[in-house]
Amino acid sequence: MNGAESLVRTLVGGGVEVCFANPGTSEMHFVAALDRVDGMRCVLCLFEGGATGAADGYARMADKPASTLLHLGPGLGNGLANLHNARRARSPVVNIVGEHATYHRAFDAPLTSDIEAIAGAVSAWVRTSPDSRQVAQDGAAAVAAARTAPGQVATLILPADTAWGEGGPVAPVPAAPARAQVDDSRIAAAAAALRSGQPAVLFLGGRAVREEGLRLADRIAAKTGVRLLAQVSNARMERGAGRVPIERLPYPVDQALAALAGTRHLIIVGTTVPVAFFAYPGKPSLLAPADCETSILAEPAEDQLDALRRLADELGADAPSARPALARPVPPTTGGLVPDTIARTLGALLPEGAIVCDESVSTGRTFFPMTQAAAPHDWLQLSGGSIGLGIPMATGAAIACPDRKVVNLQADGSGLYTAQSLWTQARENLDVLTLIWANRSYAILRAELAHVGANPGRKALDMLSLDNPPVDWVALARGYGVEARRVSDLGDFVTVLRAALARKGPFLVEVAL
Ligand SMILES: Cc1ncc(C[n+]2csc(CCOP(=O)(O)OP(=O)(O)O)c2C)c(N)n1
Repeated sequence: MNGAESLVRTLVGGGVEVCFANPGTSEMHFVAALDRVDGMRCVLCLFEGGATGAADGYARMADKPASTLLHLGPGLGNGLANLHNARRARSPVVNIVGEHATYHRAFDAPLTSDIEAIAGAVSAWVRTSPDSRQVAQDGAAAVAAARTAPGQVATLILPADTAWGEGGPVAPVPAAPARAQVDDSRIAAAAAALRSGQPAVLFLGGRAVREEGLRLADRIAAKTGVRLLAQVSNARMERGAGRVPIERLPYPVDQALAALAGTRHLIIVGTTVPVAFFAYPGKPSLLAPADCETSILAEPAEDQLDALRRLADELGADAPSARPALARPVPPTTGGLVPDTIARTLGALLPEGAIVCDESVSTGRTFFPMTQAAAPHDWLQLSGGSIGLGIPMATGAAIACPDRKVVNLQADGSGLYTAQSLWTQARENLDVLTLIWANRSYAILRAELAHVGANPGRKALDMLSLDNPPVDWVALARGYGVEARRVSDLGDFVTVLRAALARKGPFLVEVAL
């Protein structure tokens, strides 16, 4: 057994069952080992950003890491933006990055680069395996690092001779340690703030915005009147009919400031203090009012459900809030094909158990509130602000949950960063419906020009336009092997969406706005 095989066997033994790969010469022994080891599904991605984004989507839904297989520094670099998103989502990911043989590095062959430096930008754990007998142990350590709460990016660099040399024994992956429980003083501080009677917000992210966390938060709100608010971008929210509805802090800085105005106590669970996405001239970076007292009930790595449960017990909050069930929207028949009618249509038609991957950018501003009463579903967002995640994330989510419909709400400009992941959806026959919001522009940046106080001329506006030439998404999807339709009026959109949701397998709808 060579080092590569000892690594693959170690990964599989540690529960890593999927590898999103774009290999090269230095990874050939790893690829060859896949044939000798059962239990690893290997998924070819045509660009490394597709592999890393898929690993993120997979981890969000499977709650465990997949691995990637990337080709030296350039391959890892191509995957960096979506590893950044994975890091921000606190997704566990194990990167396996090939490297020149140890003795070859000194000769500075063309693909030589500082892989550890590139990896360090996004990884909580980086190691270059020193020899083939060590590879299995390093692989086990990488999986353990990735699974360390709240979920981390771990990068194992594999020099070619450590892959082809004689391997050591398969290494057991230690069980992931339980999340740390918070100190009683945090429960007491939060309870005191909530008993003060002053305006308070429970600011939620991480596990606190899944079904159980929201149920506990709702009991606390019913008892104390605290307002529940989720962070702007969430890795995975469990929502829809029968679940606790929650608003998110708005993205635009003025709206975010208004949402928190008057708050005297901000209690944070599973996330960090709210900050503006960007600095804007004359506007603050921190969004909570200056006189607001901020306390942390549970950090992202800590046991948020336990903390919420103990806080609820401390407050005697044992009953859910009385709330009338929200009515599910009906598909609109008038109003034209615009964001609001699209939002209502999604609210009406999203199927039970859908996994929504939301990279809608400006078209999607009303999608979230209008889908609150849709059938129960998961909602995955662009957690790191680095666009080009949607199509890969949907690909990974579909591999994690083959029995659920994945619906990718996709702005066109963002989709073009990683459109070739459609080919992986076709090759793997994944049940993903991609809805492209074809406004043929970087619409959000037009608004940002004004927000930062810039005074755009023709050249600046031209940088934000995608209409010359217009991208033909139907042809593009078909070129990648995915069936597709274009719609340009509301009636067609509703009809095509119904049909697309009823079929299985990859499909794309270009929605001309
Ligand atoms: C990796 C990366 N590059 C560039 C940007 C800057 N950026 C933010 S939004 C945006 C354009 C988004 O356009 P589109 O996806 O079509 O959405 P729309 O604004 O039209 O709704 C760009 C280029 C980014 N966020 N991430």
